[in-house]
Amino acid sequence: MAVSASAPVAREAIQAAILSALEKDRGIANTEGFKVKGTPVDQAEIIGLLKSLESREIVTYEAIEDEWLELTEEGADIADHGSYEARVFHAVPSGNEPISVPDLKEKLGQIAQFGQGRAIKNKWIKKEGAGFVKAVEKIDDESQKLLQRIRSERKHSDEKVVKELKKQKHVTPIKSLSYSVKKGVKFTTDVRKEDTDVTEEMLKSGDWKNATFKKYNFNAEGVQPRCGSLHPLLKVREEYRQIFLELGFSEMPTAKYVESSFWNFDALFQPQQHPARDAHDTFFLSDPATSDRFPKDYLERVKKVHSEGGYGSIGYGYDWQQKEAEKLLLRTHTTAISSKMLYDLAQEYKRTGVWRDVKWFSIDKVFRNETLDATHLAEFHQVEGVVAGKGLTLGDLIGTLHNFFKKLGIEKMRFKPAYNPYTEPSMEIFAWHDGLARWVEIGNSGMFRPEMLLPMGLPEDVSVIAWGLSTERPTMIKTGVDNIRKLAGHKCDLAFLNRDPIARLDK
Ligand code: FB9
Repeated sequence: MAVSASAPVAREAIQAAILSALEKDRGIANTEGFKVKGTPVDQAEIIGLLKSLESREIVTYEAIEDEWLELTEEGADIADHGSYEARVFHAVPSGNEPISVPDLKEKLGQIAQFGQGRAIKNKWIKKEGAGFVKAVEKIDDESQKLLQRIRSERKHSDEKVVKELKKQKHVTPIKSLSYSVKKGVKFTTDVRKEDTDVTEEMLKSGDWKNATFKKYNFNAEGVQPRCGSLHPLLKVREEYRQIFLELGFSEMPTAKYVESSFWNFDALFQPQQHPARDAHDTFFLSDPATSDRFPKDYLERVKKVHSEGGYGSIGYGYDWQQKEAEKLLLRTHTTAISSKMLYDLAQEYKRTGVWRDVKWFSIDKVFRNETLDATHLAEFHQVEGVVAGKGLTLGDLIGTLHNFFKKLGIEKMRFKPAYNPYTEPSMEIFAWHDGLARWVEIGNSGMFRPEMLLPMGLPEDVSVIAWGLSTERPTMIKTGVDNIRKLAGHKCDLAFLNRDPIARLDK
């Protein structure tokens, strides 16, 4: 594709040159390298004109696509001066006196390092003591000949050879788009500028009677409207939301970032010494720092199950402190909401004596005092599913997970035993990712422990299965973003976010 190095040629001059060339000859066989008064013209300029002239049947044109191979700078150097392995061969003196590695490096610089491996592999040189000697009298530098042939023929029939040369960055594919142009049925060199609108001046002067109006091009793409766009994370959140709704789940009210340690940890049977409750992992509030607004009778049952056990559990055997439970924090998981919802459900059951199964979900921001890196910010969106019912088992959890992830196009899954303070058994969830050709961790899951459920007052035969994942990881995989800061935070590229296609998880 010819690109003008000097000032761009005016559109009218290009049009006149094209029409003049058509008038003289039968047509323009190829606009590649087309010049106006010696200045090369860009094909993008030409196609704009051709479309306009074709719409008025003044010309017809066809696209000519060409693709060829060009040597890179390194490829040209090898074509001119031989392959690195050939240069190593020639640098090794004939005879039995070996050349040392440092001497070879002094002669060839980095080329010695690049070429000696292949020179040995080709059996052109061989190790002799601490250095190298020639293993043959002369060589056939096929790499050099191959690149010389490609430079003259601009192609090679063997795709595998081309793929390897591209991988070595010795060749690069060049694509060009140009056009063949012929006279149209209404060819003329007297092309008058078309009007697009009837103006007041035209009406007053009567010029409208002789004006030529441009045809509407109903195939023209509309102008991209300046408007807002959903953030890719929110598009993925909406996709998860739709999946839960299709599966009959109801959304939990999670518009509550601040939680007490009681609902975020203690109600989940997470011991007060657990490292996750340390300020290194959790954001605690300083003002207000505490709240003691939780049900006192329930608090006593939680205290007892932590310190002494109960419900068949031996507990943790430590001196549980209310002041720890009162500490306010930014919730570290949406499971804090799930625990409050389950407590309320138990109170409803106590009040009515009627049990109802529930299927709940939540997708909202949670906060971890993490070390920030390319894949971790201090906050992420947790996706959580919770199902409470009579006699649910691990099999129900596995089946539910298959149903959920199948909606995301994932069928090849594996489960790995794991540990969570509030679920037993617990499982990490893995999915086979064809693109990455490996198992990818896609979430965590488990059955809430009796030490969590029974102090709430839930019936003994009710079990609760739950799982969680994030929106950031799939969004990063989907958008090919390797650094979370390109997706969230003050440094992300708004243009990237704005043009991001409808971020649909591959189904
Ligand atoms: O999202 C995660 N990975 C993931 C998810 C989806 C995906 O592609 C989509 C299917 C198309 C690809 C990857 N993970 C969970 C796994 C890992 O990325 C992990 O390294 C990061 N995890 C976060 C926590 O990190 C501190 C993701 C987040 C996470 C982990 C666990 C839970 C929630 C979020 C949970 C839970 C839970 C367990 C039991 C009961 C209730 C909730």
